[in-house]
Amino acid sequence: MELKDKLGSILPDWRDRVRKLVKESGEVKVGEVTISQIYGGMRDVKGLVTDISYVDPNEGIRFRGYTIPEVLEKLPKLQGAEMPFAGGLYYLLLIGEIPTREQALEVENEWKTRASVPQFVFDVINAMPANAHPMMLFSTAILALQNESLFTRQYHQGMRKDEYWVPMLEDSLNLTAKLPVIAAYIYNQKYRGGQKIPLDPKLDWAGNFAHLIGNSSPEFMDLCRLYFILHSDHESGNASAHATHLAASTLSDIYYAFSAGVNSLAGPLHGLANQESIIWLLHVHERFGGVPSREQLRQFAWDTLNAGQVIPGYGHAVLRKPDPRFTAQFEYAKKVMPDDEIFQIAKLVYEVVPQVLIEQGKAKNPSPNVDAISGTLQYHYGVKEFDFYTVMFGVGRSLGVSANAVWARALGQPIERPKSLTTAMLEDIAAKAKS
Ligand code: NMX
Ligand code: MLT
Repeated sequence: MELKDKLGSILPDWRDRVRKLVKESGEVKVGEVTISQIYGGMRDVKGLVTDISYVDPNEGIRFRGYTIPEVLEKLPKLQGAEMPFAGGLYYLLLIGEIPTREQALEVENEWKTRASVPQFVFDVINAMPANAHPMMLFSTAILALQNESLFTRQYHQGMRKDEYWVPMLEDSLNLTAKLPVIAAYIYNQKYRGGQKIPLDPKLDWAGNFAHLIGNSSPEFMDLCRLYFILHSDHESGNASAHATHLAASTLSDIYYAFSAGVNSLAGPLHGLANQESIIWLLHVHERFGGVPSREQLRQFAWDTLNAGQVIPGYGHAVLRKPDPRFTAQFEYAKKVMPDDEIFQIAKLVYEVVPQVLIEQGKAKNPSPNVDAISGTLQYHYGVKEFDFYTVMFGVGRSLGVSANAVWARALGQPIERPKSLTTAMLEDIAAKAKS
């Protein structure tokens, strides 16, 4: 596999670079930690490293140095498609270079040969209650695949540490290959009477997901490509990436680790916010029988805040400007569905809610994040089952976190274990600082 050879060829230089940095500058301070940060979810504490993506508070995400518009423009596309296919993004995240069409297609072809899901995974899904949340089914299915892990098998057979990345890459390709099939199976079981549609070998990874859920218009396939690319990575401190990394740092395999990541994505402050956001927009629609006036929406937002709830899709732990992932989808919606009523509401929310959050004076960032708009597009294209939206986020997120997991093995990153203190110790430190 060219992908593996290429990775193998760039690793020695990366290992030397990191070894040199730690050896020569290991004692250089990068930051300090305050008591507020310790109690405040470690916001802005710099304690992780990844070269795969970086989130600038004002500019937003760059994947391997490329902005979203650059990624969408430069990655290879299938003939007739407006959006790049995801295999090119996986290559970019893993290798750090924009792939040629052939290199990107190699990933897509690897995924095709690895897409078959063992029957026991479907049996596990089928054994769950009909009202089980799709995220629980998704996480359980990923965990059920664990006995397929090559990393775990080879580890127990005895393997050199500098070779860990090889079975990790195999596991990452196997996992990512199967996720659209698993996600589509969950969707079809829950909402489409168990319809079974075979994979189309002519389609790409994202296009096949659209096809498998029976929604195979070229427009929806492009939306899936855009959606999976945008959700793939958001540096390493976000909860799902961090949970995956933490679990994998114990040398547990990608199935255990990504299931942990998906469990963290399922929370309403993280990935589940896309479900919460469309629910909020639909409430607005229902309450006002369509698009409300500015004043009505303003009051609705205040009612949410006064009830002690958050406005889903707004605010961010790192970003301090509108999320470029929001902007990319917003611009897309403006082009393809300007008259959609839910989009009209989402647009009005974008105009009204930031000012409400500023007036409330709590949120550090009053701007929209990725989740403020993603569901509106899905809803328009017929995926109206909004408790499924976070599963799609998870399918996309697997690309970034599994590429990170391969690199963590390749660079021999150790088990993660920060230090905790007691409140009494912090009081003591505070008292000493004041005296
Ligand atoms: N609506 C109402 N209050 C908010 C919002 C919001 N959208 N965003 C932040 N706040 C509040 C927050 O709850 C906190 O209140 P308190 O002091 O009472 O605890 C205060 O403002 C300060 O929070 P921040 O420091 O601005 O935000 P933090 O970094 O703690 O949290 C989020 C970031 C994203 C969890 C937060 O903005 C939020 O809850 N947003 C709504 C949920 C959401 O959209 N999550 C998705 C994030 C993106 N993703 O996909 O993961
Ligand atoms: C993400 O994509 O992971 C979210 O925007 C949350 C984050 O970055 O903290």
